[in-house]
Amino acid sequence: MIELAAVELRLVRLPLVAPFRTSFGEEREKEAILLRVETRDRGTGWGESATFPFPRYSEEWNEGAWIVLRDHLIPSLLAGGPLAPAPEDVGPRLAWARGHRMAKAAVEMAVLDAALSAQGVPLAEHLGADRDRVPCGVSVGIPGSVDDLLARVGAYLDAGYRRAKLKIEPGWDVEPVRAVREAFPDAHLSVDANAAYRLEDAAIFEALDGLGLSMIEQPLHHEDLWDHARLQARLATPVCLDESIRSAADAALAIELGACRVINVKAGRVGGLLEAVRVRDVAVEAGVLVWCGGMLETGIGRAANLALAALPGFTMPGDTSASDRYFADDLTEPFVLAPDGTMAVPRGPGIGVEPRPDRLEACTVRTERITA
Ligand code: OSB
Ligand code: MG
Repeated sequence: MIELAAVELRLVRLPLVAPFRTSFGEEREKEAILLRVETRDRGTGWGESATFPFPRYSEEWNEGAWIVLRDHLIPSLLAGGPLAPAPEDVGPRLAWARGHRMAKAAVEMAVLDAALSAQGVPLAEHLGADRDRVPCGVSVGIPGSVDDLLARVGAYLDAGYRRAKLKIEPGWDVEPVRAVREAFPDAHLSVDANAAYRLEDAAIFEALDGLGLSMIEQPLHHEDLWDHARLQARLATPVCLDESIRSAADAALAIELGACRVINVKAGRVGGLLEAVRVRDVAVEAGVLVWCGGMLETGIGRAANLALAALPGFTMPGDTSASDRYFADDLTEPFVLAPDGTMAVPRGPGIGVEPRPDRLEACTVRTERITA
């Protein structure tokens, strides 16, 4: 049982080491909402929302998440009495509010961190992890030129990353991807379109189909499961769904339709870590592969991603990259890639990391505390 006293919201901004461009826009900094829950007797816990400043990846965005957290989710969390067992109670208590999955996931992460820290149990262990290191991939944004792309991919592969995912968009697809394949014939490569194409563009994917990619991520609109099924039927390369999968039920439907053979699992996108585990269950049962995606998280969200990536079934390298791929100075102690392309899963209780106080203050734009 855990009794919550207050929740502090904190908007933080961290400059990215390089702009990150996808088919839907460019990020130059990471703006995130951190959540710190304070319990009456069990210490505190940290969570991070996967939202960005604009509702481009999904309907959610930071200012919207802030308001729904402050005015709806946190008040109903605090008003409901003690949580027992704490983390499992969060989802049902917030289920009356439709959608807002990333905001809900941040609450659940913070409660998990507080509850597990008090028990001395690492998040990875609580979720059922069977490894203490995970193989890591890297997501490569759309660069200025093919030469720039080749240099970036080469540097990441030299650093040890086990898979490079190339962002594509109409006008930046077959030619650059073919150039990377020719330069790195044996590399584990994939592409991610972030929903930028339509089924009428199938010829582009048929051209990519011959390039030995391990998957094509979210080629079509996020609400077009049926078109993804039709595209998958025309390709040998597995289609991987990201934006389209918002729950375990979505995963079951997509699999039933034949819309994907791989799922990128992001706890924020599906409403929390516990639902992410259920997405894994549905996928593994059906023989669909899963891996842990990312949302350019700070060290707080990254710690939780690494715990998820360590679960049985997460067989492909995730977008769980090292801190220095994003930030010159992360909020937490940096996550470091080993030369073999793996990273250690945090071992400490809860999410296993905390923000460094000086860095946290330097990155904070505003805070607001909500009490019971
Ligand atoms: O589509 O997986 C995506 C980043 C922001 C929003 C969506 C996506 C991404 C990435 C980067 O690909 C993943 C990461 O390194 O965190
Ligand atoms: Mg994606």
